[in-house]
Amino acid sequence: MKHPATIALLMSTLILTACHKKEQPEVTPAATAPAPAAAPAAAAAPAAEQTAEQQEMAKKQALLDYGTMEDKYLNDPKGQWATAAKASSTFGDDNGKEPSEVNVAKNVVGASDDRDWTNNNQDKGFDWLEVGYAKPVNATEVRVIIPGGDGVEAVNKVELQDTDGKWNTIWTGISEVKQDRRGNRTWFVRSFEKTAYKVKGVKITIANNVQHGYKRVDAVQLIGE
Ligand SMILES: [Ca+2]
Repeated sequence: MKHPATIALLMSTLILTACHKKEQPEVTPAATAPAPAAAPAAAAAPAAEQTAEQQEMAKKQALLDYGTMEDKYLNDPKGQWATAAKASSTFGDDNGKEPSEVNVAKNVVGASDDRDWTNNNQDKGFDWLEVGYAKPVNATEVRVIIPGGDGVEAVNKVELQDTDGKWNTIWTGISEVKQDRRGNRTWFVRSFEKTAYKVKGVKITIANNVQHGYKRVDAVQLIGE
């Protein structure tokens, strides 16, 4: 049996370790953040029943499925990319400083290009990103490309703007979308019944406290005709 003092010391070390972990920041500023580590994709069948070769094939199948999904989205003939963008905050825009070009909202304009908007709040309040489109359409879907899934769980509202400038909420709630570990981009996709009005703008609202860390968006695609 261990000496009681040794046990007490062990326990206090454990508690200290647990506390220390909690205090560590979850995310470093996106400006310098490396791409998230690629986690193995979840295999379709229980891993214990598969041979190593089968597991490897299942992993490759998941990667292929992601590639197929993304290719379909990126080349969707009914999809268009934003031509204008603005946001409620930009990483580094406090203290009277001009934010770096690598974080500004205009990085959301155009097709996915791995240049992103980064917000300036990890857990405080709400932020929004508003994008405009050249051709107003009767819309059926909005797709938001979120690098590394940074903030995908915190998306809280999607609004569509008609050609008169009126905003319509098409979804609000708690995002059920989680980081897609099969690829570097997580697609937040929201489908809805085709709008009777033509859509010229999309606004995404993020509840920062729902998923701590800086939020990033690469591009926003509007689907319709
Ligand atoms: Ca971009």
